[in-house]
Amino acid sequence: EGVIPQEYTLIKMEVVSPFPPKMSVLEGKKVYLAAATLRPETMYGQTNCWVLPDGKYGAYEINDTDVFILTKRAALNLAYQKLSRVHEKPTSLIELTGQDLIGLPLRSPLAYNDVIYTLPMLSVLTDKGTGIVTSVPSDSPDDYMALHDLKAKPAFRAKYGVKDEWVVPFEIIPIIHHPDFGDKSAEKICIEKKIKSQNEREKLDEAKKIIYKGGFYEGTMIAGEYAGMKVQEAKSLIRAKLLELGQAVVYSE
Ligand code: A2H
Repeated sequence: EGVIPQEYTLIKMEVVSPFPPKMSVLEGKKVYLAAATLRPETMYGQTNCWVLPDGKYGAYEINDTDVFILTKRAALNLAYQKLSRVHEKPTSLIELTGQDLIGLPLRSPLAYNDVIYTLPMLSVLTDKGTGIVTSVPSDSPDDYMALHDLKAKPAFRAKYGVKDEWVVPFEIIPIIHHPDFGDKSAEKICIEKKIKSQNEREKLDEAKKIIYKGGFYEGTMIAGEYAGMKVQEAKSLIRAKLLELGQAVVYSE
């Protein structure tokens, strides 16, 4: 844990009913996978959601209607940030593993895809954010490689029970133009660096750094309501709108 708190935007990715048998006690409630992001302006390009297959998650009551699926650690932090039905006490309705969540259909704010699916990513950390990550393969090298692995390796899909139709139809959506990296900056950098899988941690960390050095703040939005605007300006406007519409909440840790 760092000394300086990190402020994330939690994107409320709504689980589409009917729920699978393991989650049937949640039927009738609004259930969300709550994904922690630092890049709310990229939500137009969501293609799926990531969970850690072996990760432990719970379905926590946030208020009288809403339930968030995330790690216990995040639920406790949220409870101290006034996001718990019971004051300062997280209440879990059911416990779930990441594997239980794989294949859940979601409706996510701003996403061009009507419905996206929950998929496995092995680099998801359960001691950071909520343990739920939304995937934007156009602009995140981690997301790009993890989706690439699932698309390229049928055996990897089979291992986690991932159906083809949760992965194959989902193309990279260009949302930001970078002066140095074009419209699919994550793909460009992963190809340049010859990154072969999501397991190449060092190379992926370098790729992330290079994208930042190239300055994502130099990027221009090419999707959504703020197309044409610099990312730097659009970011706070998009975040404010998500919060105002109740499609996201602020979370610090
Ligand atoms: B970002 P920082 Cl387009 N495990 O959102 C692994 N990764 C996690 C995580 C967890 N538990 N929780 C959040 N993250 C990811 C979008 C995005 C992100 C883009 C480009 C870069 C980027 C879409 N994925 O992050 O260590 C989330 O992915 C680059 C760092 O707290 C979150 O923002 O700085 C970011 O890592 C937070 O990472």
